[in-house]
Amino acid sequence: MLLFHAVTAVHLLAARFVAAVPVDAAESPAIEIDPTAEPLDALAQLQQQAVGLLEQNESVTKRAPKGCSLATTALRRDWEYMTKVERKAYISAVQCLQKLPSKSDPTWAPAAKTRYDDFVAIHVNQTMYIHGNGLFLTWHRYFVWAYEQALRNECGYTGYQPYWNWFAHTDNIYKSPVFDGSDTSLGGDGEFFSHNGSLAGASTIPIPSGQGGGCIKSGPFKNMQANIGPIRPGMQGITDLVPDITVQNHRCLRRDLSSYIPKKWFTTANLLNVTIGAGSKTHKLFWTEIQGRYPDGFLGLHTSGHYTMGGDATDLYSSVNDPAFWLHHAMLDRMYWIWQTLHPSEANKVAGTLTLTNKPPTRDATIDEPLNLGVNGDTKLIKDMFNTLGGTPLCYIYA
Ligand SMILES: *[C@@H]1O[C@H](CO)[C@@H](O)[C@H](O)[C@H]1NC(C)=O
Ligand SMILES: *[C@@H]1O[C@H](CO)[C@@H](O)[C@H](O)[C@H]1NC(C)=O
Ligand SMILES: *[C@@H]1O[C@H](CO)[C@@H](O)[C@H](O)[C@H]1NC(C)=O
Ligand SMILES: *[C@@H]1O[C@H](CO)[C@@H](O)[C@H](O)[C@H]1NC(C)=O
Ligand SMILES: [Cu+2]
Repeated sequence: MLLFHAVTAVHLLAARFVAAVPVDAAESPAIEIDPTAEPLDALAQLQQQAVGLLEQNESVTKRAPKGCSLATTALRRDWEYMTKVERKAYISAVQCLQKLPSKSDPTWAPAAKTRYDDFVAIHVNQTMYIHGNGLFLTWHRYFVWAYEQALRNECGYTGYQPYWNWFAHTDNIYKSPVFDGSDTSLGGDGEFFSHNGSLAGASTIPIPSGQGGGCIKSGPFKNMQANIGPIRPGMQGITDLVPDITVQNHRCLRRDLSSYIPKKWFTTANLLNVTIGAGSKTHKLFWTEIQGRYPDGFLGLHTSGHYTMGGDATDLYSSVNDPAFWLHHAMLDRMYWIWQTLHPSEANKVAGTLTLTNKPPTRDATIDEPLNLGVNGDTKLIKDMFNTLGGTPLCYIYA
């Protein structure tokens, strides 16, 4: 595992000095990965393939007019492979955003008190128009980017947004460096709170309770306070619900780490299906598969991450309250980036309508749809978000 990561990093560094070999075919290459491989190894191979393709692509190896190329790009890294000093710098920046005052119009979002809350507020406000529809992947890509910008520009962070590798520590989520409760984690499990599990997948897929459910009990976000939500949590037994961002609910953040989900859903089969298998062949298939097929009882990788965190992170509206939300969504974005790189002829497409599972029915989304981040960023279009090396404004890849 370590070896794969080291190889990828060296490979990438080499790309900064090696001349590019042009490739002409826009077809995705045939990639063979042993379906019995461990999920982490399969993912490392996919990552290497993606980086290899970029290294051969002249339009990203040459310094582009927009100033973004493989030589200048930011690298978003696996939390596990960041140093303790780097992790602490990230954590401090998040805590800084949680202290800075909100910029939102107080008549629009009276519950938003901090800059962190501004991100929660716009997500709540946009929930019905950014999930289960054509905006899902690109809106959240832009959302994570804008948060990374806020950490850097408003809180002095000099690194980039890390990701939580879903496929690591699937046998013991409590050992994940993201959730182990140490001072270099995003906080550990919640205090024990007796409840009847969670209902995922639009309340159709029951998830058993873990050992938590209450306030985060260790790490830098111990007893962290949230102001917005919960609105519609999947975790059962939560009674302090609020209707929207007009009602402040100052409270601790709840977690209920699930050891059930990672084993069941973060599998090689599910990873390969969305990247090189039947679920990867078109944008629409990828978009469907990664979000889940709830009527089939299939949770999908995105929802699985939310329900691995449990607690507040199971709220479709206000899951952003959990600071691990961003590491989870960076991982989702990494899957999208790997998939796009492996499927260039499908990479700039959009699927779905403008509403959550098309209720109420709306027209199909186009690539010119605006992405509204409120006070957190200028309005951009779906098509501005396709290329993470496009420079308008994105310039990053995953390591
Ligand atoms: C090379 O990169 C450009 C810009 O990102 C992209 O449009 C194109 O599809 C890529 N070509 C291949 C073969 O991946
Ligand atoms: C979101 O905010 C807009 C104003 O910017 C408001 O008109 C709309 O009702 C809000 N929607 C929700 C669901 O809060
Ligand atoms: C707990 O949830 C399960 C699954 O939704 C349900 O079958 C059961 O009746 C619930 N039990 C209680 C005590 O609410
Ligand atoms: C792979 O994805 C396709 C498309 O969504 C789906 O029909 C198929 O059932 C998936 N296969 C597995 C093994 O999950
Ligand atoms: Cu979301």
